[in-house]
Amino acid sequence: MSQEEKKQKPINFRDVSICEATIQMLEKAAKDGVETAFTRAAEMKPCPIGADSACCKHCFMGPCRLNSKDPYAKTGICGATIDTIAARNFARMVASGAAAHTDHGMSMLDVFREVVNGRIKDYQIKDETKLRNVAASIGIEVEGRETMDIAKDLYEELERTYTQVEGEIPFAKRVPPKTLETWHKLGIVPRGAMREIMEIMHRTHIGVDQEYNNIVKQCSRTALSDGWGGSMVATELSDILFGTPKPIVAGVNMGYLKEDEVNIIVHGHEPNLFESMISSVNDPANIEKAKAAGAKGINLLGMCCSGAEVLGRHGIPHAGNFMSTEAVIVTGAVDAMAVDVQCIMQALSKLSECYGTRFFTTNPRAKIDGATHIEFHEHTPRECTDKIVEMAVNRFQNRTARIEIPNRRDLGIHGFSHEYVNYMLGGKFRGSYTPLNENIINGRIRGVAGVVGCTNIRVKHDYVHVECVKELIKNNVLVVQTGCSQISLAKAGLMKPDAAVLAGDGLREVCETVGMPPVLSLGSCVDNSRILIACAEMVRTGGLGDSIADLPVAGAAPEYMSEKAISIGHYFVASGVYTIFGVTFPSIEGTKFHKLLFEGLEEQGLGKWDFAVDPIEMAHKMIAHIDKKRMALGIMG
Ligand code: XCC
Repeated sequence: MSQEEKKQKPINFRDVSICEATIQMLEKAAKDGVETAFTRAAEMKPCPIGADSACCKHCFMGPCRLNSKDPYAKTGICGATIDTIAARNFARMVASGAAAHTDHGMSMLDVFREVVNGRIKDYQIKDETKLRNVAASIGIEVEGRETMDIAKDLYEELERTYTQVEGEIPFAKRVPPKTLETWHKLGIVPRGAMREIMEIMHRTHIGVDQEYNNIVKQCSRTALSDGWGGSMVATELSDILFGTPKPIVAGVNMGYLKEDEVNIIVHGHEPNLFESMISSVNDPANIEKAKAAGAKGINLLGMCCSGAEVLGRHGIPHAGNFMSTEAVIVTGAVDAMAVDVQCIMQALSKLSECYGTRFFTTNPRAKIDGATHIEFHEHTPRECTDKIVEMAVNRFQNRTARIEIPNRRDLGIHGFSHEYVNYMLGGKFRGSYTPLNENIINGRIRGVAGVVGCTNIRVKHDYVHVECVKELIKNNVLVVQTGCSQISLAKAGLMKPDAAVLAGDGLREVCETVGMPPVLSLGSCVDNSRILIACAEMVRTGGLGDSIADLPVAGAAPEYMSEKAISIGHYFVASGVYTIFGVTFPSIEGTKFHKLLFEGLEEQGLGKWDFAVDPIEMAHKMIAHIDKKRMALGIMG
């Protein structure tokens, strides 16, 4: 087949996604003659050298490519070996991912400070109990004190997560003592996120750290400053400011767009933009404007992690995950899309233009060519979101695009915070993880798996998540989820209590007794910190070993695509969790660096990395690890 014929071969969209709404919209896009990531991916094969992380471009003597059969046959011009090159590349991914989460956490900290000192009036402290609990967990005196006094102290403490140059980040106090002891022994307790990220960037410069073990040590320290630092600050402060999620019935999929209403989508990551948009769309004056324009009302939906946060926190419908962000524009029904930071494809700008959707950037960190920038300021948040509503109403009035809304709506239960898991499974032990641990010890629940992360064009969209999770619950593994992955499973109907019929007998019994689904939706990607806390609680409750590394738990990111996922994966590994990724892994099997990640770290008392593309194989690797831990705990039977 000639190159030209290959190019023209139409894509069967059923081969690239299992999401019916996305498939329908990709077909529409093809008819409309517009390109999407799915068509671009067919034209652009990934670079195999880059995929193996065997390319170094840290200086301008290169780029150097170590693409021989034997990765040790060559070195870079400076003599850097494959281990140094792959470790340095990996370290920079961790640094970038950790920076994204910690900067997000920093924005929440900024809002919190301004709320506490009274300069921000549009947000308040919504969950005082959580404020007190978080403060107490890091040693702040709470008894008999005013909320605002505690909040001031909490701000001061949490700021250290970022700026501290010596010592340990505040949430290190929440780490189980045995796990912390391992970190002390290895010298990987984070000091402050800024320092750790800066140090990675320094150490990976040409001619600095050229010993892969030492580089990986700094990867661990930096990744931990994300998981137990920036991400945890983001989650805890968002709960304090906007409310801790409790289970709520909410809808996912594009069928929640409404042809006769003004449709606004918020896509990105930071909840402050979304919270202000909620306030704007509920303002009677704005609703009146929409009605005057002929709309029945204003319909607000989320996407990606912004959407995942408010799905569980407020029950606002979610239009789709990362690989559906273009498809949703193709409906023609989106009047405005407002974005802030992370996972926003540049292509959305041009695509929005094709369909007449108004596309807005709002964060000074993230402007996009062709987008209208309306800057969001947390002191006057409504100025930005009211303006976007106004522009959306205007677009509604002047709609020209043909509208086609896929008729898919999936209801499920979302919003399982770690606090709620505690409460839900509590029974007579309400307020403790005892029943969860007991069910694990008696074998009804084999273990717990966190299945999280992105969707990625390089594998069949949603498919790997869904099949992996189904296999896990069938084998009595309780699944907790965050990010785009939970949207895949919500669309597959697994977040309903009646999905318990798909679970093995033991897990099914627990789910039916409690009335919970076998797959629990925990929120956005920074909310992976909820899983860390749940792990710490399981250790503290007792009966399952002394450290996180002893627990019969596992993690997976079956369709990951972002550097943030690498940072998340590595903080789980450094916390003691077996973590398996799909798609591709940035190292060459058999190299010393690869062996360190896949075997050596576990020997040091941490978790380990693993890799599989096939969802069933992935699930069984996780189950094998869970069984290994059960065996070690003497609870196999
Ligand atoms: Fe982004 Fe957070 Fe990945 Fe989804 S899961 S593609 S990082 S939106 Ni977080």
